[in-house]
Amino acid sequence: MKTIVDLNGKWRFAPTHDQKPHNNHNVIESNLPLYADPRLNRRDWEVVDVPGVWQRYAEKYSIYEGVCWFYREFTLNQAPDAGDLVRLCFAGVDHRATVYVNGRSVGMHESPYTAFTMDVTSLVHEGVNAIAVEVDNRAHITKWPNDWGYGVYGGIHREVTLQVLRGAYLYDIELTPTYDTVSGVGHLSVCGRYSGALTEACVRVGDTEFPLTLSDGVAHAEITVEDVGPWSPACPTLTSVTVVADGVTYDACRIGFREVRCEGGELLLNGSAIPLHGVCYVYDHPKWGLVMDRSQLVEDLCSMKEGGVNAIRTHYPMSRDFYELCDEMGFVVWIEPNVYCTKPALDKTDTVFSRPEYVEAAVSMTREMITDARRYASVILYGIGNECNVEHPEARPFFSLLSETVRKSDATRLIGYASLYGQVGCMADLVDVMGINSYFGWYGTFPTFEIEDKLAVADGAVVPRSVNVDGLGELIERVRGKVSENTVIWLTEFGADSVPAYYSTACELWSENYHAEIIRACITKAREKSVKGTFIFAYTDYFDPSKPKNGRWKEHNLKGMLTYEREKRLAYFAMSEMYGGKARRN
Ligand code: ADA
Repeated sequence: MKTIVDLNGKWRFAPTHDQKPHNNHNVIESNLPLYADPRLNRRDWEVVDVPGVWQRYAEKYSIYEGVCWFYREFTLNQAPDAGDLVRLCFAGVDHRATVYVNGRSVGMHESPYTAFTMDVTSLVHEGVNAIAVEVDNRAHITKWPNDWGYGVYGGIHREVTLQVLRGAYLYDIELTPTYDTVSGVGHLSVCGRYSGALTEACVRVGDTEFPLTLSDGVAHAEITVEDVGPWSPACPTLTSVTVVADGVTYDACRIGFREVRCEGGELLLNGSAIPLHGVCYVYDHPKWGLVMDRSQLVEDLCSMKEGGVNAIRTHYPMSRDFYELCDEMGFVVWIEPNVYCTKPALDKTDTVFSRPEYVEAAVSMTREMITDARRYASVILYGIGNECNVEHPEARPFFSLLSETVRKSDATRLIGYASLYGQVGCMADLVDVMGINSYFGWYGTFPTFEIEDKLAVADGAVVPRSVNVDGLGELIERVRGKVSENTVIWLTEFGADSVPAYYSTACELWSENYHAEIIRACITKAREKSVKGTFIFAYTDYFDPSKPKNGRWKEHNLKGMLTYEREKRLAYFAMSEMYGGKARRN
């Protein structure tokens, strides 16, 4: 039997590095951190919403980087019996979470964008139970990423539930769909675990029922699904899948079947080459921050559709809601763990690539990312890094391990890497897709850290500034020379920043006009060079502390097709024209 207790909603909240009691009444003697103790008087703690990020709880937390505590209680009608399993399920805590139940330590987790569960069976009892979570987002304490190119939020930003499994039950069900283009059938691999004496378990795919074998705690089936059309962005067909054991439903979802492979340097989806009209999506929102509000996701994905987008690259693992919507609406998705822009100096050893705690964290983030995403047809590729120093001698073993981890966990998808200006380094034979991140026509055209606050005003007859991205063509050729002929090459980042609503007929730098021209020029150049996948950076503006506070950036990345507030820029309409979308500027 399975019961899910919803633990979202109101939690008590207190920011602190300092856990000294406020007054004498709060003195509690034990080794337990004071704020984890259920007996503590929390009358002065704030009441906040979970999921949430503290940067949005109040203005005073908007740039707070530190430690915060979250606390709530829940009631269990019955204590667990022998063989029962009670687990706390967190869908995402940014950055490091240390969890306590009823004043006892449960464990620590550090991967800000992936789900994790913690076994609390021996710690809960009948009646009222207490959960305390210490959340730490200090850059010098936490591991990945070690170089901030997007705002690192803090908080329990995705759902929290308690899973109570009693008697005989199924759990940890993994569904992996594929499609065989030659025979025209779908395939579903079902793998889970069970406990107790289950009499029967099955998977219903559409109207057909398939038995699950139950042996040594493993529930398993390899299913061939006839009469199912392949999933694609143009035709995102989904079929209902339900996993049932002894009359109880343990999983219910809709699944798409499709085949992804590479041949001759092309991505083949269901056997056919498909051009990818992509964007990079660094989700962020003035109201929600990192919390992936479903209605906001829908709004963003709808405007992408209208702008002709059919592919999305994300800088970190996304929420299940996001993958589900991409399945339904027809987007292919590249996801990657936040192995991001690591630039260890060449002459140093013992870098993040070799330190066991970093390596272990990267591997477990990658595994957790795959666990979350594997059932979704939309996810076609797992990235293993973004703009890292892949020339470093310690990079090769590190990335070989990540690539092997992906292949072992889920061999039905592709592996990709987003290189900094085509720096292929040790990655050439580790990936199926080599991405190129480059900003021709942008960085290098102005002195990055000395920007005046004034925007140029163009009067009278003006000669429009010309956009030159010739270097991009040469770079693509160079990368082609470094990888095998089967490796797919995509542009995984390109673009420019623009100040919202700064228009310039002279196409001045920082104007929306210049931004739009860069988008047109880079896509045109990629097509001239037979590159079939282009991912514009980025879909929306977002908080980016790596951008200096100057007259333009103000700590926000301004490369969005949409502004932070979701206003469409000229670049959005240029994208729509280039990608064959419906959106046109009135
Ligand atoms: C890098 C990085 C992005 C973003 C971008 C930029 O390529 O991958 O996250 O920071 O640069 O805007 O310069």
